[in-house]
Amino acid sequence: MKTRRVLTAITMAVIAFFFSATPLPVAASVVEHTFVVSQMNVTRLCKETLVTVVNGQLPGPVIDVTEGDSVVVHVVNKSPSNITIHWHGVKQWMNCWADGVPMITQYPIQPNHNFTYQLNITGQEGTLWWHAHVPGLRATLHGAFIIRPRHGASSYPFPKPHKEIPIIIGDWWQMDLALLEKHFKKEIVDDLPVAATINGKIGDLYNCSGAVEDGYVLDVEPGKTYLLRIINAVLFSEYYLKVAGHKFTVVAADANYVNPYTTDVIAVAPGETVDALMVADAPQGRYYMVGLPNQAPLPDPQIPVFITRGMVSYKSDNNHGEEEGDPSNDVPMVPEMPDQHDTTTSFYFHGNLTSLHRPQRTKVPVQVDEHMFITLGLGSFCPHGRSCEKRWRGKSMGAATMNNVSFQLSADMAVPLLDAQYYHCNSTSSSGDGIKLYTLPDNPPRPFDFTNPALTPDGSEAALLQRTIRATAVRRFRYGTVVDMVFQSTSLLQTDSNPMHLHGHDMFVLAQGRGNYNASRDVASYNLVDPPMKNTVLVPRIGWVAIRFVADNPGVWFMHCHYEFHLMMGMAAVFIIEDGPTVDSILPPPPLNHPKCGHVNSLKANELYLLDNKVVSPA
Ligand SMILES: *[C@@H]1O[C@H](CO)[C@@H](O)[C@H](O)[C@H]1NC(C)=O
Ligand SMILES: *[C@@H]1O[C@H](CO)[C@@H](O)[C@H](O)[C@H]1NC(C)=O
Ligand SMILES: *[C@@H]1O[C@H](CO)[C@@H](O)[C@H](O)[C@H]1NC(C)=O
Ligand SMILES: *[C@@H]1O[C@H](CO)[C@@H](O)[C@H](O)[C@H]1NC(C)=O
Ligand SMILES: *[C@@H]1O[C@H](CO)[C@@H](O)[C@H](O)[C@H]1NC(C)=O
Ligand SMILES: *[C@@H]1O[C@H](CO)[C@@H](O)[C@H](O)[C@H]1NC(C)=O
Ligand SMILES: *[C@@H]1O[C@H](CO)[C@@H](O)[C@H](O)[C@H]1NC(C)=O
Ligand SMILES: *[C@@H]1O[C@H](CO)[C@@H](O)[C@H](O)[C@H]1NC(C)=O
Ligand SMILES: CC(=O)N[C@H]1CO[C@H](CO)[C@@H](O)[C@@H]1O
Ligand SMILES: [Cu+2]
Repeated sequence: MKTRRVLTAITMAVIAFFFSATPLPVAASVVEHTFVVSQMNVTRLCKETLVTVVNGQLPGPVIDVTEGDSVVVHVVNKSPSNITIHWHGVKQWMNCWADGVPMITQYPIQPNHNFTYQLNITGQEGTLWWHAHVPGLRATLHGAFIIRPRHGASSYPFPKPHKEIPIIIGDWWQMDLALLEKHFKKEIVDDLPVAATINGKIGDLYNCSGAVEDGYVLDVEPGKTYLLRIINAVLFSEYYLKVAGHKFTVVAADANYVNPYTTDVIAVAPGETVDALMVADAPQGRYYMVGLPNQAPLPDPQIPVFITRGMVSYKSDNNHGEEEGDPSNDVPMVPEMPDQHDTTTSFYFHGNLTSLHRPQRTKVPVQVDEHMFITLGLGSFCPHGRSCEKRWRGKSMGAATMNNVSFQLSADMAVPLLDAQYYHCNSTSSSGDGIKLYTLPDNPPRPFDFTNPALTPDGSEAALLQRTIRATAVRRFRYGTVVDMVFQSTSLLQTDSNPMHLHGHDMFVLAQGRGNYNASRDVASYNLVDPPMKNTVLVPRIGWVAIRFVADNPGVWFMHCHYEFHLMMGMAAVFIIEDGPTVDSILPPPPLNHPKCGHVNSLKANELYLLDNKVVSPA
C-alpha cells in the first residue's frame, strides 16, 4: 500500500541548494500510503471483538520517512464511524489543515468517504505516531511515525544501532470502542480495557481455556545494540517499561534528541514517545519485557492494573541445535517493577530529560511576552438550582477542566473552527452571530489551595469548587508570541497526572515540581540552557510543570490532556495563532480536497455556548 517516488527535478534542485553545504543527503521522496479504515473481528482471550483498524493491522502500518520527505496518506473510510487521523507531534508548519482534529481543523471523514492528508516532514527526527482523533477509537487506530535523519543512520548523535524496533504499548478492550463515547454521553462510566499489549500482543500473564496469550518477542543477538522506539498509545495510563537484566540509554523523547540518560526503567505517558538504546549485553537467555501502568493511590478511584509482558530472547550462537536461549536460563528472568502507585519514578524520569546540544537545536527564547497559569482538574456541571452531586464513577462522568472551563464544541456546529477562522464564514468572536467562543482565562478564576488533599475525592471541601462551565474555550495568540505557561495538576476530586499535548508545536519544559507552583520560588529553577522539547508534557500528580513555547505556526491548534477520559470530559482548549506580517507567516489556503464553508448549513445558537464570558441561559 506504499509507494515512494522521487520529487520533481525542480524540487530536488531547491533541496540540493539548501543542503549544498552538507554531505549529499538522500533524495527527498514522496511517501504515499493508503489507509483503509474498516472493522474486523479479532479473537483474544477467547472472545471475539469488533475492532476498527487500518489495513487490517493492529497496531496499524508504520509510516517510515526521512526528514525532508513529503507524506501523502489517502484515508478510505469503510468503517461506520466518522474518522480523522492526527499526525501526533508532526509540526505541520503552515499546514494546520492536515492536523486531523474533527470540527477543529476539518470535517470528519464520514463512512464511505475518502480524504487525503499531505504533510511535509521538516526539521524533525525521531519517533512520533499517528492516531485517530476520535474518542475511543484511537486505542486501535494508531501506528508509529518514524522520521529518519536525512544524512542516514550514521548521523545519529549516538552509535548506530543494529536494529530499530517500535515498541507500542496499547490496551485491549472487549467492546466496540465506537461505543465508548456513546456510553460516555449516556453517563455509562464502567467501560474498562481487559488487558494491555506490547505491539498488539497481550502476553503470557493472561490466559483462557488453559492457553496463554501470545506475547511480543524481540530476538536479539549478543552484544548488539537495539534502538527501541517506545510509544504509549493506551487510553488512560502512564506506563513503566522494563526489560529484566538490561538497562536503557534514553536518547530522544517526542522526536527531540536528549542528553543520553541511563536508566533501567522507562516512564511513558499517553501521547509521549521515548527512544532508548538497549544493548544485548546480558548472559544469553530469555528476559521478560514488562509494561506496568501507574495510578494515583486511594482515595483516588482505582482501576484494575493491566500488566503486559513480552520477551527479549537471545539467539543462540552455539551449534547444539537449540532453537532459542541458553538451557541454563530456561526460566525467563522477570524484572522488578515499580509499585503501581509509585509516581516518583516517573517524576525523576521526566526530570532527568535535557535536550542534546546540537547546531540545529532551537535556543530557548529569553524574552517572554505572555504568562498563563492553568489549573487542571475535575468538576461537575450542576443544573440550575440543584447542588452538585457525586461525580466520576458515581452517577455521572462530570467534567474535566482547564482553569475551570470544560471544553465542548457544539453538536450543531456547522463549520470547523479553522475554516471559520480562515474564511470568516462564521464570526469566531465572542459576540455576534456565529460560533461563540469563550476566552480561556490566563489564570484560575478562583485561586485555592490547588493540591490540598482534602479536595480528593469529593466532600465538603470540593463542593464549593467543583461547579464548572462548558464552553468552546479558545486563546488567541499574536504570531510569534513567546508564551510561558504553568500547568498545575490539582487534587480536585482526584489527583491524576495530566499528559498535556499541544498540536503543531513543541514546548520547552523548563521545570517541574510538586505541590503548588510558587513563582517567586520556582522561576529560579527554570532550565533555560537545555530544557527538553516535548509535544506532550506530563504534569505530575499533585504538582506542576512550567513550559515555554513560541506561537509561530498560524492556525487553530488543539491543546488537551491525552488521557482519553479527561479529554472526553473537556480537559482541552484551542489555541488560535494569528497570521504573521510576512508572506511566509500567513497560513496558506486549504488543499483542494478540503470542503469549504460554502456548503454548510447555518449555525444555530446553542445554549452551551457562552456569550461575552457569561453563561447563556438555556432557552
Ligand atoms: C463479526 O462477527 C459477527 C458475529 O460473529 C458478525 O455478525 C459480523 O459480521 C462480523 N463483522 C465483521 C466486520 O467481520
Ligand atoms: C458524522 O459527521 C457528520 C458531519 O459532520 C455528522 O452529520 C454526523 O452526525 C456524524 N456521525 C456520527 C455517527 O457522529
Ligand atoms: C475512495 O478510495 C477508493 C480506493 O482508492 C476508491 O475506490 C473510491 O472510489 C474512493 N471513493 C471516493 C468517494 O472518492
Ligand atoms: C510541501 O513542500 C513543497 C515544496 O516546498 C510545497 O510545494 C508544498 O506546498 C508543501 N506542502 C505542504 C502540505 O506543506
Ligand atoms: C491462567 O490465569 C490464571 C489467573 O490469572 C492463573 O492463576 C493461571 O496460573 C494461568 N494459567 C496459565 C496456564 O498460565
Ligand atoms: C534524576 O533521577 C535521579 C534518580 O534516578 C533523581 O535522584 C534525580 O533527582 C533526578 N533528577 C531530576 C532533575 O529529576
Ligand atoms: C468554577 O466556577 C464556578 C462558578 O462558575 C465556581 O462556583 C467554582 O468554585 C469554580 N471552581 C474553580 C475550581 O475555580
Ligand atoms: C513562595 O516562595 C517564597 C520564596 O521562597 C516564600 O517566601 C513564600 O512564602 C512562598 N509562598 C507560598 C504561598 O508558599
Ligand atoms: C457559512 C455559515 O455557516 N454561515 C452561518 C454563520 O452563522 C450565521 C448565524 O447563525 C448563519 O446565518 C450563517 O448561515
Ligand atoms: Cu488529564
